[in-house]
Amino acid sequence: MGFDNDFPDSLDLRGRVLPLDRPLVMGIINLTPDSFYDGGRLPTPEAARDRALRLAEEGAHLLDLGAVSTRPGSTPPTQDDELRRLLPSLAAVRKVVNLPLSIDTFRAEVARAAADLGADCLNDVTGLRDSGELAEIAAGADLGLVLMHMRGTPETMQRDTRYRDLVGEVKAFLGGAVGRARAAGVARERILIDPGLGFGKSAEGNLLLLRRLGDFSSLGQPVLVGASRKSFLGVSRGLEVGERLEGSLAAAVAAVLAGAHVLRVHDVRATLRAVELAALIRNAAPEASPAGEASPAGETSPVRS
Ligand code: HH2
Repeated sequence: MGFDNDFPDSLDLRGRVLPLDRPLVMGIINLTPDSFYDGGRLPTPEAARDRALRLAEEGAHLLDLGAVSTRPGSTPPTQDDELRRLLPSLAAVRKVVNLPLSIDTFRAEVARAAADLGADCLNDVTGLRDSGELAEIAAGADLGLVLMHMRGTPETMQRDTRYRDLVGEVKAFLGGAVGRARAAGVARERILIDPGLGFGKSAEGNLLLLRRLGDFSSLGQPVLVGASRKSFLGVSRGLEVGERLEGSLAAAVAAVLAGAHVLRVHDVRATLRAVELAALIRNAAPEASPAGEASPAGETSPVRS
């Protein structure tokens, strides 16, 4: 470390360590009846447990459980409803998988209860905007903390998606959020930043953020990106959510090439295969020429198979 754009070598989520030398895939487990893609498909703890086992078997590096839909236009459930949906499923998942478990919540009470049941990370889609309590909880229990940018609330966020300088505004917000998390005592190895694709941005804005992910590297924290199945992926062809796998993979590859560290996705196996190759492309180095043989400057030998 030492330079501004040096990242920690690994994430440490309550002692569960994930090296950052390759792209990490976070599998989504939605416990909501109204999620935009898989809503209503996971009504029971047994179903959540089975999905967790499947995502782990597909190679997920960590899992994200959420009991609040942030679909544009949605209103949040009551805290009691959120707790009722989340806790039995979290307990069931914690029993069978040893992967780091992240909890998609912005409520301190929910975060505390989840930590008591063995959660390792908090995924705050409000990026500590309304309260610093989640950072205090994360600091107190060595939890990871995802800080995401959102304009307004899920109910209002798509009403006005114009910005004077989208990338600059998102970056300034995330820089401030990282500062608040650090001031609360959250270690750098536990903080991720996320530009919040789909949260108060136009389709073009989401595409621009994906292309400009490298701009966030000077904040020095690993970048998480959640593009999976979102509507902006369907813009060029009017594709419905079930038809957005290829777009999701293209976005994941673009994100990795632009510097993303963690991909939050519904389709773990396919994403893992795509981003592993993206990372190989990103890290490809010119082959050294055999000793004694002169090779024209800049030319590499073709790979044969
Ligand atoms: N996207 C969603 C929810 N949580 N968290 C982070 N950090 N980044 C994201 O991009 C993100 C997120 C929305 O997707 P999903 O959970 O599939 O849907 P819903 O909110 O409708 O349950």
